[in-house]
Amino acid sequence: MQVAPGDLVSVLHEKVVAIAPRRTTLARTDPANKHRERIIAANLDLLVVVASIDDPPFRPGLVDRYLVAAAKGGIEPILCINKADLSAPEQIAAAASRFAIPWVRCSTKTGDGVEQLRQLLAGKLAVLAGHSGVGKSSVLNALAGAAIARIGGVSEGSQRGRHTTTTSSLVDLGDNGRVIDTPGIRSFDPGQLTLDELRAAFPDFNTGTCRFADCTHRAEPDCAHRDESSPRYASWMRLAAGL
Ligand SMILES: Nc1nc2c(ncn2[C@@H]2O[C@H](COP(=O)(O)OP(=O)(O)O)[C@@H](O)[C@H]2O)c(=O)[nH]1
Ligand SMILES: [Mg+2]
Ligand SMILES: [Zn+2]
Repeated sequence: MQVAPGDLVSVLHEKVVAIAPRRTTLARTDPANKHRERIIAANLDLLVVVASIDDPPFRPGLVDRYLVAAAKGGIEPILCINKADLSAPEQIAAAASRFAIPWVRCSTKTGDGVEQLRQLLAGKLAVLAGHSGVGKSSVLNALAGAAIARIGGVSEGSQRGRHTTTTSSLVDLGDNGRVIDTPGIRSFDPGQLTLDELRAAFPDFNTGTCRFADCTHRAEPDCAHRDESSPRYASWMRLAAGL
């Protein structure tokens, strides 16, 4: 029995004897074994995909794959563009607006956007996910402010230690919600997709204005969504290619 952060468990004699049915899950394919699914976290309300524009460079394909995983697992996604102090606002808006989900701009260096993020997370169980180095742990510290120092303090040292582990950790921010920080990753594979799962991740592509009601927006005539110049359409095609 594999317990994931966010699980509700029964403990008997210091052993986990049962895991409650999971309301939602964030899962990925095990990079070491393609046939195995790993549950990153359970019972999440919110998936916060953290990204940066520069350093590390923005990777729209990675965001797409997280959004598919969110749709598959029943989790509401938002996008947090961190390191806003390093990029022009127009550049950030252009990168974020292609995903058709709520997004916030934030900088843990200037504090910009941290309060907005805090309000979005209030009362929820959220996970911070994204490419290594985008600032997930920094965002968690910014959200925690004084609260985390009260529960023992997270030093630079232990933060660094956490990166080297393969597990995630859950931090309780009281009224501001509970947040799971995940280790840095370089790739994320949400696993084999079905067309229905892909459709769930692209509600804006389900408008029913194509000639065929079941249009897959790939090669059908009179498709309302095919637009070779649109980054959003490029996202669709990249994921649809794996069906
Ligand atoms: N300029 C800038 N650097 C940041 C910001 N947030 C985090 N960093 C830096 O980015 C690096 C990686 O941050 P970290 O939180 O460890 O990223 P993680 O791997 O996603 O957890 C560190 O050197 C941070 O100081 C930010 O808002 N602006
Ligand atoms: Mg980290
Ligand atoms: Zn279509």
